[in-house]
Amino acid sequence: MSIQTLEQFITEQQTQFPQAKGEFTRLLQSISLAAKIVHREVNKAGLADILGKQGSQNIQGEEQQKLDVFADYYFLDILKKAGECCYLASEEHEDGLDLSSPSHYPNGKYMVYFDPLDGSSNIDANVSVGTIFSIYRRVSPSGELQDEDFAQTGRQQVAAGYVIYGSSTMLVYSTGKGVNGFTLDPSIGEFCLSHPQLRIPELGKTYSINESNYNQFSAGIKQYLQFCKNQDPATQRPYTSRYIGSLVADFHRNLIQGGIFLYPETSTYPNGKLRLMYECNPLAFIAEQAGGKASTGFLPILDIQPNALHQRCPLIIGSVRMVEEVLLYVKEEVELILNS
Ligand code: AHM
Ligand code: MG
Repeated sequence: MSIQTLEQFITEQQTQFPQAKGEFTRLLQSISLAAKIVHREVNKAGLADILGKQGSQNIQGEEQQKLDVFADYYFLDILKKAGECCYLASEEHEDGLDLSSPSHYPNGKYMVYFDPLDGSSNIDANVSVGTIFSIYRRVSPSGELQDEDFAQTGRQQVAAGYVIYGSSTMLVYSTGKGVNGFTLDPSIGEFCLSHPQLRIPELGKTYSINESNYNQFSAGIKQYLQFCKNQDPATQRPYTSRYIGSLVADFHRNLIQGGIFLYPETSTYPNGKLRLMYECNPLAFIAEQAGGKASTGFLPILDIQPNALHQRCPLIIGSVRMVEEVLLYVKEEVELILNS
């Protein structure tokens, strides 16, 4: 059987850009290295003393798990040393790390936003968790970063992806030319191409939402949930409900099998719970590149103008026809806002 490693795949892709200096290749290699280290720790989590709470909170006021801190440390450390990045931002830190000063990497082209270990509150129960990353190229030429560098929308991502630490560990990413998935072969320590040119089915059977928040949802979302449960064999309804509570795992399942994930506005989270820069944007990029769709209900995720590192937004993401169904249900609410 012929295999193609992630490294070989990236090198092959980069031959299309003879002017490329290999920085992007090295950046992806760094992400892959950090992912392998996190994979190693996640997989021995039951044996080593790394399960459970760290005893501290992150910037969002959420309890940090030991593995959150570990993953954050390795991704930051490896990406920082690599020299390709002028800016790094993690869910776990209030401020991003600006490396654009002359003493760091003023010629570093890339800005990386990441959630080092999403869904980590599940880890003690052996539930799949993931790393999500989003990569931009700085738009200002060099030296100190400028406002315009931080104002880029998700559509300007040059690459995005995630690593899922599940029954196997997979790295899924896109550079804007489709989506490819690589499965880690632990025996050789390499991510190998296993899911070339992934496409999300136009229509799936699964809807994923934390339905315990039902009373906090808008009328449109409540009506959509009723639609999911109605009997209609022609449209494969009732849909099946699947919610892991680990975004990467819920998204990955829907990407492979077709489905929709929703985390809409609630009274607890009036702007949605998930974060734009390192959760919603990268997954929206992957979804669109795989033929799916991602919206807040109001506008495409990738068109949101960012205004803060940890800003939140509602997320409706997955199979194109399923996202469009939700948009029909929330249309009236959107029109009310637009006309008010
Ligand atoms: P985290 O970044 O603190 O891990 O939180 C994000 C997680 C997502 O993985 C998941 O989709 C969501 O929070 C679940 O939230 P809830 O428990 O409210 O359903
Ligand atoms: Mg997260």
